[in-house]
Amino acid sequence: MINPRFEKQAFKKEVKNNVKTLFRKTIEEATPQQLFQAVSYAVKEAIIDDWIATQEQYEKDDPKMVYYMSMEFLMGRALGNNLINMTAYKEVKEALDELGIDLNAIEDQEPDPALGNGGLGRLAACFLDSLATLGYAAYGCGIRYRYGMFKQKIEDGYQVETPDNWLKDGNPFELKRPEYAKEVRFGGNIRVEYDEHGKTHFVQENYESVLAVPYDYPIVGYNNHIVNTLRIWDAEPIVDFQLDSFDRGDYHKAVEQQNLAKNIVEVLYPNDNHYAGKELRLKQQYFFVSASLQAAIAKFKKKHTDLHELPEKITIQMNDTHPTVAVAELMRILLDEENMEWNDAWEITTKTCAYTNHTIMAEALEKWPIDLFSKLLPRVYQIIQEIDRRFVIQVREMYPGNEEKVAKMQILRDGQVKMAHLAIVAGYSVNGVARLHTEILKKQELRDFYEMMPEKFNNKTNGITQRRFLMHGNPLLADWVTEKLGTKDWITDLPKMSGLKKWLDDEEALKEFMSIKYENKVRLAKYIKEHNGIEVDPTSIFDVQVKRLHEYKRQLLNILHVMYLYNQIKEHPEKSFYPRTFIFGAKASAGYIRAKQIIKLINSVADVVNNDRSINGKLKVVFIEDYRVSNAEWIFAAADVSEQISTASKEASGTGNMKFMLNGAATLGTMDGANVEIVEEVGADNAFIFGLSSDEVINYEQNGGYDSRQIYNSDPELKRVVDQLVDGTYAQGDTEMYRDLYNSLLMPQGNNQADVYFILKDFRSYAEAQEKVEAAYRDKDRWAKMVLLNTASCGKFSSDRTIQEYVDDIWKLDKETISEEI
Ligand code: 26V
Repeated sequence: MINPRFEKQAFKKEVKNNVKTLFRKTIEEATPQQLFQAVSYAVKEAIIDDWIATQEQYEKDDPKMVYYMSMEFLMGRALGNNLINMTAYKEVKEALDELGIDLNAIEDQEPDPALGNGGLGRLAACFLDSLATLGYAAYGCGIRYRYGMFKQKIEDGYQVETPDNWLKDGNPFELKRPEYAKEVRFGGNIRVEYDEHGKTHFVQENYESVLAVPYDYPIVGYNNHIVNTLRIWDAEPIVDFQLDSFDRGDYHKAVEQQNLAKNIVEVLYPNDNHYAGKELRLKQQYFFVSASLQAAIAKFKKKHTDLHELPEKITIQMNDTHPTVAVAELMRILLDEENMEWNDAWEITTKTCAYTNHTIMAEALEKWPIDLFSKLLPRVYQIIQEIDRRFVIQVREMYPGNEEKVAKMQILRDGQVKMAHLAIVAGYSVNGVARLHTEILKKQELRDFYEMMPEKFNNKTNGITQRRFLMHGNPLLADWVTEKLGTKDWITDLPKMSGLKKWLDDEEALKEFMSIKYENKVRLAKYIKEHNGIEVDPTSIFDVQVKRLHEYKRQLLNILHVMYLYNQIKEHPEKSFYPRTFIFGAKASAGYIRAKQIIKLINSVADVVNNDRSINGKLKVVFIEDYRVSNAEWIFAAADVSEQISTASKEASGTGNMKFMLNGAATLGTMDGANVEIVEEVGADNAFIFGLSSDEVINYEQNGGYDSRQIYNSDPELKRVVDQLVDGTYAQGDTEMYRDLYNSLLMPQGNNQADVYFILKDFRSYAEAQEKVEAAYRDKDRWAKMVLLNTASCGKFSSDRTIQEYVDDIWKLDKETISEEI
């Protein structure tokens, strides 16, 4: 049944009315941005009804709920997605057409809420979509950064960052909830008091504090009237600056509180996989964790009196170690505010908190200097000391005389607070994000913890939402899939896609599938022309690597191979070469110099190659500026080849790999992260796998024995490519511009061998896999089958499956339903 609010006449009226009351304009007079606002408010009206109904139902049923705590939620645009999930996209599109408004153009007016860096933040967003769709009560808890991920401009081939002022026109979908504001305290000292019963109390004095004010975002489930909440916190000064403290002469304090509030939520740290130990970052962490927990406990207490029942009603999932201070903050609330005994508080906490690990990269591990930590969070620090003291006793009991174990496992050690250790000791579940990743955690990185508490460890292979990454991003293919399957079930049951296998030998169906791909390539080619001014040929192979820029992801391997192909084409113009377009998209963390050099190199190679008329357009290189969720949707839809080429063992899972597969691209990748499981699903013949295995990489890392120079000296074509980094070919004669990249491949790196990421080692095997890609693509029939089989085999990689596993194995939530009528 269609929601009456989306009935055409009613919806049109509402939009007209919104334009009038919001902007005192007619539809014709309104700017596209104003139309976006007017349409969004009309959609929000409809959402609010379901939102209220859902929350009332939860109130009544009192289901167990998950608080998904995350520093990042990379939501992407809301309007189109909300319409899809309310099953109103087509109706609204038609209604707007009648008003002379193009829905796509309106959608394009929405700023892309980019409150996340990459994989971890986007995963959180997919999870919220799946939780609502499956009917589980869930809160996302995070920060309302004033500035999200920076916008990327490319100037003269270099990345330039500009601020992302995503809130400047206001946000139609958010709802400020000042009535749920909470105070969060920092610093000061702890005074010990004894009450008349001789009980000890810890009182924080001389602290600074801010007011955490929540903004709620609706998370619309697919076609089920469920609307969950993403709650992100803004900070405001506690005392009103002018009226209060100023009058009392406490000017200085007022200014400080004002600054504290402003600074805390000012900006998302744009580092991905790199820990920097910044005090402000710890403030952000404690700020949203404390506010979220206070709210969660207050909500629990509205219905329950006995806090021992907390683990039956709520569970807290910590998205990486970033919110791990939750463990100690929950202890603090139970001990100091609820006057519980340590053992009771500990039992509750350790039945409530669970931890997900997202990386084995050592440089991402959070280890806060004790000095900094204890000054900022004095009471929380005391509690961690006690957790650590008790844990050490346990370790000694289990491994008598083994002080080496203690040293390796302690939470407080070497002047640092080791957040992963805290998360594992206090969490009832520890999970990795793909099978291989979890195995590496158990065997290598977290081995001591696994041996001591194996029951906590489990795997939850990541997933993605097909609602955004197929229905919204690729409507042509989505409609085709529905037609071929004869049902829309796949929208909430992705394994149904396997039904497409029956069309594998149907020539007509294969042709349709490939012509949809072609249409999507034309759409992307237009985008590239508009945004980059580069002409690309939609009949060429679209070979795509889009993800954050990081050495371990090896964009450098990709571009070195492009340089190699260019040499080949120049040297053997007679050899046939299937035209290729290499497409890159990647943001580099602002301070990550080498990553930025790689971006510059890609753009320099693009310059040379794209302007060399002698190669007849056989090779094109495109760097798509400002890669983000909104353009990602189009990029996945248009890809033929999905580059997933991380050094084996380094990419915990990857989720882009799954989005490409869903949209009918073939994986060219290493046996890393979830690639392993993708190959398992689609079959080794339908993917292009190359390179060292994770065991081989780990073996080299532990035992040495890899010498990149030997490879460099024994492979003249590869040597030539590497030398071109320093012979000026791509730097207008400048031999120094890429010297550091050259050195990274050939000179020892700190305590490590050269070429830490095994780029030269894997180069030949990569080039051979690329030749196989070309051969496969030339065989139109074979290629069509292969990529259709990829789409048909992606069932496992829905975040619906991932979430159901979290629910079954970790969270144990109750399923909710909302009745139809509104
Ligand atoms: C770490 C840090 C360290 C401190 C500074 C800021 C910051 C920001 C983000 C991170 C997280 C890096 C971990 C991460 O994003 N991992 C990715 O998680 C994806 C979802 O599980 C997974 O698919 C990717 O393979 C993994 O790299």
